Amino acid sequence: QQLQAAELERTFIAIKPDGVQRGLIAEIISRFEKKGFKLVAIKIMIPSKDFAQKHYHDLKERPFFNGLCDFLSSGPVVAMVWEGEGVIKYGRKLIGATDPQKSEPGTIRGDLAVGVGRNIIHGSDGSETAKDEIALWFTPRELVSYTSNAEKWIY
Ligand code: RTP
Repeated sequence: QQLQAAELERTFIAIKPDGVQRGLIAEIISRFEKKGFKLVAIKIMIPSKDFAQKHYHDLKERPFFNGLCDFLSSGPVVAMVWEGEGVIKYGRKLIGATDPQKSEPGTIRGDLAVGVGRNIIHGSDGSETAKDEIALWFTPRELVSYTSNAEKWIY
C-alpha cells in the first residue's frame, strides 16, 4: 500500500562540527539515503552560541551544557531534515547510543566515533522535539516536498 508524502514523518538530523571536520558528511548522508529515507532540507552553517543554547535548551541544567553549546557553535554544522516512515525512531537507531563506547558496531557512532563529547551527529528524540528542532533550524520554504522515483519501490 502506497503512503502519501503527507503521512510520512520528518526528523531533524545535524552533523556536528567534529563530523564535518573529519570529512564524514557523505558517509553519514549515505547511510540515511541508502536506508530509503528522503532528504527534504539541507544547509551548512556555523550556529551562534545563543542558537546552540536554544537547540539544547532541554539540557540547560546539565553540567556539560555550556561546553556542549560552545562545541556546537565552534564550527560548521550540516543541518538536515529527513523524511520517511518511522524516520524519527529508526534515525536514532542508525545513529546509535549517545556514548560511542556503548553504540553498537554498524551504527554511525559505533563505527565512526569514540567519545561522548565528540559523537559527530544529532538526531531528534521524538515527534515533539523533531517538530521544534525543524522549526528552529529551517523556515517552511526551505523544506522541499517532492516525490522520488524510488518511493514506489520502498513503500
Ligand atoms: P543528541 O541529542 O545529540 O542526538 O544526543 P542524545 O539525545 O543521544 O543525547 P543527550 O542526552 O540529548 O545529549 C546531547 C549531547 O550532549 C553531549 N553529552 N555530553 N557526559 C557528557 O559529557 C555528555 N553527555 C551528553 C553529547 O554530545 C550528546 O549527543
